[in-house]
Amino acid sequence: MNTISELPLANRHQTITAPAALSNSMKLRRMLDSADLEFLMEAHSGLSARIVKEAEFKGIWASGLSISAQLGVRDNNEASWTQIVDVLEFMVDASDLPILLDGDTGYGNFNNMRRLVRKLEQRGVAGVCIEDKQFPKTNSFLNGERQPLAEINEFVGKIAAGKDTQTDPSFSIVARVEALIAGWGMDEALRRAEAYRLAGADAILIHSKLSRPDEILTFAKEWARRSPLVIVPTRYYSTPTEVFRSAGISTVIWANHLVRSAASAMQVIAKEIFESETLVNVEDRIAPVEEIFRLQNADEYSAAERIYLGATNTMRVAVVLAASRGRGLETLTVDQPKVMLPIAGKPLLRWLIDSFKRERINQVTVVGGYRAEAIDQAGINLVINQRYMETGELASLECAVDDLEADAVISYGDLLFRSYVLRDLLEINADFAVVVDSSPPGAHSQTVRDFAYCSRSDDRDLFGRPVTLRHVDSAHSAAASFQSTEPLAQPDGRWIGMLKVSQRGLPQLKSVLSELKAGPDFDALDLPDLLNALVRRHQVIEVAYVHGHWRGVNDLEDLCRAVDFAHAQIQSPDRNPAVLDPVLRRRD
Ligand code: SPV
Ligand code: MG
Repeated sequence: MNTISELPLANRHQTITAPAALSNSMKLRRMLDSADLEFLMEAHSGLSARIVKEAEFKGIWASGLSISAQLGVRDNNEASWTQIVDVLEFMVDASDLPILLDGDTGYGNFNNMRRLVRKLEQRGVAGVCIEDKQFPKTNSFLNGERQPLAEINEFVGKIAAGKDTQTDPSFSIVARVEALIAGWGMDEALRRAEAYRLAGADAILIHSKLSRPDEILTFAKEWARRSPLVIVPTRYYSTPTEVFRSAGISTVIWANHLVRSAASAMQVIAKEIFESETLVNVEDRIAPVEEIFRLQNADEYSAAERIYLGATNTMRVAVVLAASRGRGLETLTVDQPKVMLPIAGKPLLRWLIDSFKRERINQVTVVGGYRAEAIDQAGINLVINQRYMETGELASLECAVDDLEADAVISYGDLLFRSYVLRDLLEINADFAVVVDSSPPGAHSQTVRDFAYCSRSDDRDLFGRPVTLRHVDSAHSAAASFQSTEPLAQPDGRWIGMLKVSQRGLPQLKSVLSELKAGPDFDALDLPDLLNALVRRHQVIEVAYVHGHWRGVNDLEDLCRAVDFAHAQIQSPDRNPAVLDPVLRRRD
């Protein structure tokens, strides 16, 4: 073996000159070299590393005990060194703090140490501490005196190998002396520390398992600041920190206190939930889910999504009005609202939700009222209009207004439609758009409502020429009261109950809604009243004409037609909207 003096010296005892922005390795080195007492806090995962940073520690001790414990294995090198390095990568990313790895023995001989240093540098770890025991090691507090120490020259070679391998001159190698733990005495501890210092160690970690700091203080006195001294007062924890300061200690490591606090908290909560079989007693004592999202930096993801996913992938939301029992359907809606009536094997509402999901409308808010507890569909956010008995559709919409925060579809809850109907509506490049059925009134329903008057009737040859909405009849506002310079002749069709609003149009929609809300008759208003108010404000609402291919359910007869329609959908799902199902074509 080469003697130490023959090994390259390039990376040993280099003077660090500070550039404008300090790297993490420089920061750690400055902490070690600083005249002030510094502190490293243990972390063992990305989350705990983030918590250490938020607690304002300047650096992290990546504890071997804690990392192995969180992996559920012993502190005996049961986790491989590459598994440790993988955990470190998460810690670096989550905290961006200087990290000193507790590198045990360097996971082998000098050669393993060389590879370790290379990999740590590549992953942005600021330094490593190696201890003069033999691989595989055991935690110092478990039969420490029975553990064999490394042969001094072998450990010196390992330090030198690490120093010669590092390419970043600021990367720190801390040599940990286990002589006191193993019962070899103070002289041996000092002898080893000096050899390690001469081999290039940037600091000495002197470890003790006594409950008093006596041997550490004696060592520090004898050491006389020959190089930075690091301590781990896990056992002599009651020593006032001032004692360390006046002993000239460089850095104190709080070595395992986050994994231990996490373990106690998890034990209490797990037991309590098991015994009480409920979450109600623990919810207020644990971090809210939102706090976890914050620690994961979820907001940054949302912001990046807006930048990088682009318009085609932007979020879409839907609000479905489902508060009513359904007039004419009372016998079927004793214990469920109209939207939960089964149609060809699934509730009417499920058809609608599934249509939305297919068009990447992933946030669906359903406003329930009558028998809202029966609305038990997965993948929705249910809000309740408590005053559904005495209010109309706009009061229900108002209950969900906070969920309107992206391109949105506002829809009746009792709609079935061919998939192209929604897709075409979403593709209209306007802030407001509605679907109007131009087939003859009464063609699919006894209950006629929502007659729509448009800028042009459906001549089926409207390529590229936009049609706009002028008025929709509602129970509240009869066609006669519609303010227009032209007399209203025949309606151009029926609004099917679906409105698209772009994110850009939402402020306008919300402002009209709150204007209407301030009026005396708000409780009586329905969605057509909102459309008409928008038109009065000169808001352009584009019309997508369809000719049938949808069903609304307003009475028993509608329900039967809807069942037929749904069955036809199942038999002939319209994958290609250009090829219309002949059965439907005949019906429509
Ligand atoms: C660790 O944190 O893994 C250490 C310090 O090595 S101690 O457990 O106190 O030995
Ligand atoms: Mg350790």
